[in-house]
Amino acid sequence: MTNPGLPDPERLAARILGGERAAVASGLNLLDNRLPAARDRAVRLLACLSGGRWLTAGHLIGVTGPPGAGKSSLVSAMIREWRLAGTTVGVLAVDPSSRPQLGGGALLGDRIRIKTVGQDDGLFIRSLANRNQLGGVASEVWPMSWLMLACFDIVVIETVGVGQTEIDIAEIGDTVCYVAQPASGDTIQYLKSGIIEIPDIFAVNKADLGAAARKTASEIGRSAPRQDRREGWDYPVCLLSATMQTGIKEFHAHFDRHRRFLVAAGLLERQRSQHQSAWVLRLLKEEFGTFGLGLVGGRTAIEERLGACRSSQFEEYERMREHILSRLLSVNQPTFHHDRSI
Ligand SMILES: Nc1nc2c(ncn2[C@@H]2O[C@H](COP(=O)(O)OP(=O)(O)O)[C@@H](O)[C@H]2O)c(=O)[nH]1
Ligand SMILES: [Mg+2]
Repeated sequence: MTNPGLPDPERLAARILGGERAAVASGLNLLDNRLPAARDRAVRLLACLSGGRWLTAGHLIGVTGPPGAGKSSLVSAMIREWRLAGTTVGVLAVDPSSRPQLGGGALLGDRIRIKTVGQDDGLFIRSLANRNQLGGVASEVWPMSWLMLACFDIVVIETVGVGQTEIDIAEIGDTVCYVAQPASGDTIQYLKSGIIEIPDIFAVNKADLGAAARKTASEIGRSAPRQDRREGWDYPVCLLSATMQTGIKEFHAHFDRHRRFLVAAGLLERQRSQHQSAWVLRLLKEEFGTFGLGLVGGRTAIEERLGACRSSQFEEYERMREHILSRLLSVNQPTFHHDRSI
């Protein structure tokens, strides 16, 4: 079947790996396309992109927190630091609050006061303004973040925290950062909920507000210790101001430190592999339902298969998807014959 409108996955993958921005944009569009022909190619693209570096390269960072806390402002400040160091950055802004301003990604771009942002090849921002589903992060965000990881040193996903979002983002990111709004009910709710267990780094932005910010920072610092607290990681709470540019360098350094911690503890690969399994399962379930999962042995068998696969789970995903599709076709066939014979 020829689809002149759809890119060839092999060729596109090569261009993405070469860091070509137009190819990244076209790859993201392909992952976002729900047509069956596009889905086939999207899965093929992911499989092509996944080489040996897949599980170890780059740094996937999730930034979450209530609307207005200053997530976009902080991400912009961080981007400045990364770009000054020559580190390439891709951003997926899943932030509905960005939408009314200047259309889509303009808000975040606007906040980045790097004069060259328009022509900076080392920075790519994609706004997915309305993808913060009520029940969590939309499923296309995960493959999109992986595609970006194939060609940028750092990939940041900004999402607005609504409970399930945090849980989802923890299943995407290597490092999760929660940005708190000083003296806000959202933060108090957050501290009371189990979600406080998730972030690796806490940021209390708007330190320029003074006592309110300091109080929130100390509340977070005193909050219940995590059940699964990782030995060797200190869960830093940073008091900083994106507007006044205070505390940014220290904040920035924690991300690199956390990645180094994950690598040293052997957690980076393990975590990514677990994340991949969870999302592959989610994508298969979304596309084919429980019945579809049953056609490749059911959830537990799939998990085992994904856990055992040495190379890329996307290739395994592609194989399972093809298998389900062919089984669905053969399940349907007798009905077709029957229909024809009527
Ligand atoms: N006082 C103060 N305001 C800030 C600071 N950082 C961001 N803001 C403001 O907070 C508002 C929300 O910022 P934004 O980055 O869009 O928040 P997001 O919704 O979490 O992405 C904007 O009006 C910012 O100008 C800060 O450090 N201090
Ligand atoms: Mg924002």
